Amino acid sequence: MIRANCASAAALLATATLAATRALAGDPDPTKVSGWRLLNMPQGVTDMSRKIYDLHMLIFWVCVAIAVVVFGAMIWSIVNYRKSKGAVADTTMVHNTRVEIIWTAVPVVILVAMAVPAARTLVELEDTTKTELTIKITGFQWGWNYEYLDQGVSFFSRLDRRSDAARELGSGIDPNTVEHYLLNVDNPLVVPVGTKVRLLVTAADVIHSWWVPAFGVKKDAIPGFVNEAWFNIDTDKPGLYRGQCAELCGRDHGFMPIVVDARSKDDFATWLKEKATQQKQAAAGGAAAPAAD
Ligand SMILES: [Cu+2]
Repeated sequence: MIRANCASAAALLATATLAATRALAGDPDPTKVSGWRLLNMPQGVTDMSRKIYDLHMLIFWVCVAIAVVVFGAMIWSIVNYRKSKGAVADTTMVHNTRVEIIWTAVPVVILVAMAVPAARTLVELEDTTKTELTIKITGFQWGWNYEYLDQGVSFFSRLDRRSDAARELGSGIDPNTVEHYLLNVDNPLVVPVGTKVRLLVTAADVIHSWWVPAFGVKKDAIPGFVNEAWFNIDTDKPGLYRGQCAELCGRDHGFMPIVVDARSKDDFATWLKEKATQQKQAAAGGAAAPAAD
């Protein structure tokens, strides 16, 4: 019995891990992500996410070059100057001022050279000016609340019911039969493409982190603090983008996915108008009901 439970828990974990790996590779269609691409970070669908990717690749190749030089010199020295070949240790290198200056100066130059593009990207990443839409995101155990501050629209976004039912041990539902298992929500965040969207990220209970790799956004949601982030999705890339809470926030940390529905500006405006009307009517209905009693 215990063994059967362990096996089903392991199967659940394997399915969840595979699905999460695919989703976090940043491609809304998991069938397009395969092979070596799964090992690298996604290029994403915003200008900023591509700049982060380019920076990551630049630093990666600098590291590869350093590794080749350092390990090459080490291996060459070990092979050619081994004791069995009669090599005698050269003691003139010990406390050699010229050598010490060189091996201090070279890493300093490399680090400064890497800091320049890194700082430039970081400054741009933090620039939340000239945004056109502001959305407040509040993380809670276990889900997200989205609030369109200037339009008076807000709603909760939680793990979709089918995933929630299938994740229970002994539920009798095969997770493989649930589409986007553990990656779907009931109400996705809807945003327009080609618009600089500002996010105000906070939390209601413990620390969470709003992470959507395709946008190059990962921001901690801390109770009592408001963190800022922004993204601007390419105009030609509407679609569904997925993410996860990236801060170990408690028992159901793994069950608070993020889904962003990126729509054209017109579609978004229509959706927002409808949603605002719906919520206004619901609020009016709620207020009217006690009065009628
Ligand atoms: Cu969380």
